[in-house]
Amino acid sequence: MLLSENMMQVTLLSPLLLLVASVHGSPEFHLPIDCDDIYQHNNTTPSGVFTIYPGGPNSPLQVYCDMETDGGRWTVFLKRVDGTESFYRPWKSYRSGFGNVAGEYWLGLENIFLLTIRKKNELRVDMEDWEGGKAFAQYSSFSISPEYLNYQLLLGSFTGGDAGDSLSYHNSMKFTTFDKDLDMSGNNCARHYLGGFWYNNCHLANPTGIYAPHGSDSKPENSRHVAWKTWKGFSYSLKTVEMKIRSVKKCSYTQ
Ligand SMILES: [Ca+2]
Repeated sequence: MLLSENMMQVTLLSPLLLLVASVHGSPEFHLPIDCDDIYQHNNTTPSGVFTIYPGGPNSPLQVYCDMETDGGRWTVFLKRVDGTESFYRPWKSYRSGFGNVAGEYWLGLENIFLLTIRKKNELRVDMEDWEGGKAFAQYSSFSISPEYLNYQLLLGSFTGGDAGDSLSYHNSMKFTTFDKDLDMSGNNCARHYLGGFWYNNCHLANPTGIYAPHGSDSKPENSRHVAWKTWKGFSYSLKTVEMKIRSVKKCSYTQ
């Protein structure tokens, strides 16, 4: 019984493996830089985990692509969904990335930098509360500076979204982690708010903060949670948050 099941799996899998091999072996095959490239290659691609190459053909990178929200093509660089991953991490972790792309993860500042120098991108932040509510915030452009400029946030204007604008306050800030204080506070915001972010003095949004079910007894002035102030306030820990970028130029393959 077990043997025949295995044989069936192999039988089903073999044509798929051959197909994958032939696609990769094809000289026309295009290594995607981001989820936008994957979508342009096949606009029926569903959301999920894909391999992209923002650092070139020798640096494959796994990422979650949102192919549904507002037309899709989104490369997700931060995802919080269930609290399984610790986001209280040092500079080197935020630089290189951590977590599980099928669940919670941070794509890494170096990867985000590589993605945003290749194309002009817009930013969208999607979030959910614990009562079934959803909201988003969108920005006209998003890029970050290289590491020697401390991955400074270069954010365009707020272009809409019912979550309100909690991120413009962080524009032009350098990145801060508990072991590298580059924020505008006399203290270290990452140590106080238990994340890693483009902290100012200190935050209106803390998407890398502590994940906690709504209803915790956190005081607003002590908010260390996954907060987006202009939607649910400082003390509310969101159920999910995704930060994602996409090229503002469309349909490069059809031009
Ligand atoms: Ca400081």
